[in-house]
Amino acid sequence: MLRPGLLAAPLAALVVAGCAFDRSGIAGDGGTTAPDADPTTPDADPTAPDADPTAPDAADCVSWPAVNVTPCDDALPAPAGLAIGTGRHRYDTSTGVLTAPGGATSTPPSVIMAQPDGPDVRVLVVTTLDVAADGGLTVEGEHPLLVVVHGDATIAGLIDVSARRDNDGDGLAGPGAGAAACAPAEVLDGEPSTGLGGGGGAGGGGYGEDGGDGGDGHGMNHGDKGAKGPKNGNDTIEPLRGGCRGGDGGDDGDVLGGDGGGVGGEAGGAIEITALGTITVSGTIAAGGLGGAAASQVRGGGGGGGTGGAILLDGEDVSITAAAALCANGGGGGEGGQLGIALSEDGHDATCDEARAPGGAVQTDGGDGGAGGAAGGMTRKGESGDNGAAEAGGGGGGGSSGKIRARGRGSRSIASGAVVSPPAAM
Ligand SMILES: [Ca+2]
Ligand SMILES: [Ca+2]
Repeated sequence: MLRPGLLAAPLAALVVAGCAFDRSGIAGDGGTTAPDADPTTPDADPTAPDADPTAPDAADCVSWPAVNVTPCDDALPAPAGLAIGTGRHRYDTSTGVLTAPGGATSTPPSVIMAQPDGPDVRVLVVTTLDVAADGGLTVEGEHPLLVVVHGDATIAGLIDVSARRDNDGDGLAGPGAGAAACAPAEVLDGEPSTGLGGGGGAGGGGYGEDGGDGGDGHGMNHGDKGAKGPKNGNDTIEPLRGGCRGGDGGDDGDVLGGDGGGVGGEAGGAIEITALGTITVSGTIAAGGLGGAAASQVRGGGGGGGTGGAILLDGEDVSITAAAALCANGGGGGEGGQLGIALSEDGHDATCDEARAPGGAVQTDGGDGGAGGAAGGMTRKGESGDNGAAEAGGGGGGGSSGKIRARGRGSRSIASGAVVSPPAAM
């Protein structure tokens, strides 16, 4: 979906380099900050034991006031370099396993960490992070991903924490999306028809802003709309978590057995990159939501769109170049069902630009889905779905945009040509 060309190259060039510094307290260096008198001279004895193993080793780890993590926390493993080369790599936050395009796996240093009032997060600890221009990293799994970088991070290619679809087209939430802080999905579901009217369209998910309401079904004993998901969380993205799912559309009143409401769209996941040094983005970081499905039976209600997720960049200096794209947009709502052979349209999945993902809108009477949230201002909200007509189902509401924060402790620059949707908080 996003710049597919850069994902097509088959070759992997993954480098997991050795540790650039040591938190275990090896003796020998006169001082880690002092320059070597002769840089080519090896350390006296890197295997020598500590003079005092109980002494703290804080001096070996240079910390910084990071968001959502303490960089020199004893619970974190020692870092290694991480370079994502050509082709699409996958990182699973549930297992901590990185899979290269050819299928080779590795396990970069990481740990699962609890967050106050948020989901457990996968913390990946690296000396430097580099994503090559023709490289891509798709992040999946249960937990949000927090990358602690004891140096600089350079993102020239793609990092994708969006919700995605499996081979059957079924939605999968982005990493760390759908946390308990989101409104219960039941609140957003469209009501089923209790007769021959249409089912209600579902509410779109809310996160960075409010989602869109669903549209009412039409006719006798129709189902009412599902309510929009509310804005929630905070602009600083503390704790780190992804977005919120759209509701499910209401059934047709079981004129046809089984559930004929459209399934809600899954939400984008969450990534934080916190660096001691500079974070430079000239590539793409995407955290998009999926569109809600169209009604699967005549008169069913459309599903609500999922919200965008969360992108948090926290560096001494943060530089977003004109070529960069940071996107956490919401998915569109699914269209309601109507009598006749025409199929309703699914809400569109979010794309990484400033355009709103359209709702499903191909039938006359089935209520159109609302657009997803994108860009700035009021368009961050999900758009409401339309009511059905002629006993048709209502459309699903669009999912709102998620959250983006770019925090430069020393400096922050965002070039005017860059795509940042929604706009980045400080
Ligand atoms: Ca049914
Ligand atoms: Ca329509």
